Amino acid sequence: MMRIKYSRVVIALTALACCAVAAPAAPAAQARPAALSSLRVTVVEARNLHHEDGLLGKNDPYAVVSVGAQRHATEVRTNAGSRATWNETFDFELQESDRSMTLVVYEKDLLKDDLIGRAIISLEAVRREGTTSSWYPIGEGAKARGEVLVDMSLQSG
Ligand SMILES: [Ca+2]
Repeated sequence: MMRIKYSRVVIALTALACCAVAAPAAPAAQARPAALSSLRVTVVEARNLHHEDGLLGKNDPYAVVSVGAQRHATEVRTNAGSRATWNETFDFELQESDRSMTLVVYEKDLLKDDLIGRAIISLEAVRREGTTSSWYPIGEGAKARGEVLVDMSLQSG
């Protein structure tokens, strides 16, 4: 009987030692997975932008594009009004889990920039086609606020 009890204790201690050693390795398993591919985004131009710059001013628009925590902004087009041309290109590291890109157009102001409109752009088409070039409607809630032309291409790597 004593022998059996002793071996149970040994097994229990072995199990504890195993877990104690294994625990510190856990954070490594949560590390960000390697990028699947690179997404190249060109914010070409905008049209029909809703007026947000007070009574007399013209819109000074800029666009912000983001995928997950990655974020890029275009330059501000001072006094552009309802149309703006940027032709600015940004690269994002794309993960398997990334399903959409967020595009937001703001109106630059001295104190606080105003939202003109935003769009959630699905990445399904560019994943399927490899390259896309489309006008995307931007809105504020249900209100239409203009359209933005965006080119995208997937660079596998
Ligand atoms: Ca302004």
